[in-house]
Amino acid sequence: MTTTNQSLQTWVDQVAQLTSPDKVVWCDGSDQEYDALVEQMNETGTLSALNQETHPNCFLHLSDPQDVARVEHLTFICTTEKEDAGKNNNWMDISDAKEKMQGLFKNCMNGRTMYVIPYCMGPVDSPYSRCGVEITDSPYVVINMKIMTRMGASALARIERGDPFVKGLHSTGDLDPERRFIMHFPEEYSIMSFGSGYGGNALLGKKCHALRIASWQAREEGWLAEHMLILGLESPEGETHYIAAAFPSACGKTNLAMLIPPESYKDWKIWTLGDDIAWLHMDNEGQLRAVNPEAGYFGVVPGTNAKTNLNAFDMIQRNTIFTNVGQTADGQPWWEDKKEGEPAIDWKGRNYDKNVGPAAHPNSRFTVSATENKAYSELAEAPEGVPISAIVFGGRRRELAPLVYQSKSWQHGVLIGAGVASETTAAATGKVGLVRRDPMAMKPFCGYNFADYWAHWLSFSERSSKLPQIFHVNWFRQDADGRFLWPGFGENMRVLEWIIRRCKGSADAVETAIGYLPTDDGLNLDSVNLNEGDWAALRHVDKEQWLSEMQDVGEYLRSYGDRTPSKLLDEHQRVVNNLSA
Ligand code: GTP
Ligand code: SPV
Ligand code: MN
Repeated sequence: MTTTNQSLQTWVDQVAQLTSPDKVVWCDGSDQEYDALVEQMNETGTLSALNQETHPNCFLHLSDPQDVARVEHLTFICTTEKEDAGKNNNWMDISDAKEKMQGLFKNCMNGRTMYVIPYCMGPVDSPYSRCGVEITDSPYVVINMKIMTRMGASALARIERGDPFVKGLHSTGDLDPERRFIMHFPEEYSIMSFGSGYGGNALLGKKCHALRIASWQAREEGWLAEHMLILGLESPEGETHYIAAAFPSACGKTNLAMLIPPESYKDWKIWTLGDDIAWLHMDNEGQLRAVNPEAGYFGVVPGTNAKTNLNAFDMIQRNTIFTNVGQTADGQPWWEDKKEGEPAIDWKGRNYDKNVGPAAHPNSRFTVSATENKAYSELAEAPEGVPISAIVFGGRRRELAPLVYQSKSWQHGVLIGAGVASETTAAATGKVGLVRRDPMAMKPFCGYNFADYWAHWLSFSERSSKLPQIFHVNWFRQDADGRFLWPGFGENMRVLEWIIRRCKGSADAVETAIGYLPTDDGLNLDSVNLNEGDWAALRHVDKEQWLSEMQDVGEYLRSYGDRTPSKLLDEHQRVVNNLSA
């Protein structure tokens, strides 16, 4: 298969000339193609079959031990003006970056096959969807892209009808961390990634396209590309409300998106629309609508069990690619907190020894089609997306942030989003557990200056009076011994229900300087295991601590200089004044 799209053909020819692969394969996205690649990778050892009786069509990939997570320090936004990338991004001059990458890509596919992957982010028939083409020398990337996107013939057909597409060039190179760069050129909608085969570094449709390039494009076109899950909450009366929630990497999006309500909510139902990325558009009525650009989940494995996330646990028993988990003696996948089986082999393929390290890497992942999830909503395929009632920000904060609070206005909600901070996790290389500012959970993913991004968020209130309500949640409060105060997971249903009742105006709240909190009896806490002291702590707003937090937020906002919207600084001052009053 080649293409009638001249600019695509020209680019593919140029790349082939630069990288000199042994052959060029255009991917059609068929099951046969997937199966043949899996078989080939099993032969070369890139994949190994897991126990096919217990886990049919499940395979394991062990990545290079130096290539196990996103690399933020090697990720760049390359723009004409450095200020457009902002201090939230690493920046490199466009021609310097291209020269560097041309050098790395030169002849790098020698002896390898070059795969051309046309893909569509979002339902193929949606006006909100955007196409891309990834060129890669990694068959692992091909099979993951097949699960994660609408890949192959249907996407190519859309491109051939004239749809613009993002150009993504990827090679695993020699996996040398010294020769690894993830470069973005948002002004020309292109990406160049070299030297990593892992997740967000290599599956270019995901963070590189659907967040970094798309956030840039979204500002130009008046929409939002966000690091958000999308879920539907159906009441016993059959009324469904949709919520979009942004939490930083490995802070609970997949888990919340697949939540199974506890016993006291047994007539309620949560539907999953997406677990990582949402594209939000305003329709002609001023309603914000969300589509999930992805078609699968690239989810954190450790901690997934029948109690924490039964939907995910069930869906990864078949048709799943596992990356960097351990194995039992009979070839079943194993990870920390699986709560069944015993590890025999670790993620480096060695005999498991608990004194050496965990069986599964903390950032080990499953790749699985969204349709394997029992809670998958059919509306995830709807070209017009779903109407969003509430936007929720959250972070991993062992102190300070209450379980849930609601903003007083859109502007206040944008301040709350901009002020999000969270402990770092294993999803990116570097130290884990450090609290850092992660506005809207987009610190690693916003493809332009955060100050301009906040201004873009603020601008939505000029376009509609029907915007979603904005909330902040924190599932991760701990006591001095490191015990979580809130049981989390399925019990988060109680918070979601309060959020929806607030949107409908049917729940009381306590007004504080930081926003509206639930009253003492505001949440349904039927048969939840929570002592009174913990409940009080989860709703406590400590003025001194919050003043110091707000001082930090203020310094952070001002560190973006002249571009920081004055509206945001005014809002910040208003909260500080209220706290001091
Ligand atoms: P990315 O895919 O990296 O963007 O992450 P994510 O936000 O989808 O995170 P995920 O849902 O995979 O959760 C990551 C970790 O948080 C897992 O180890 C979970 O067990 C843990 N976690 C999720 N929800 C809760 C919760 O409500 N309470 C507690 N204590 N832990 C949670
Ligand atoms: C994240 O790190 O937020 C992820 C995993 O969802 S990755 O695809 O590697 O970005
Ligand atoms: Mn993510």
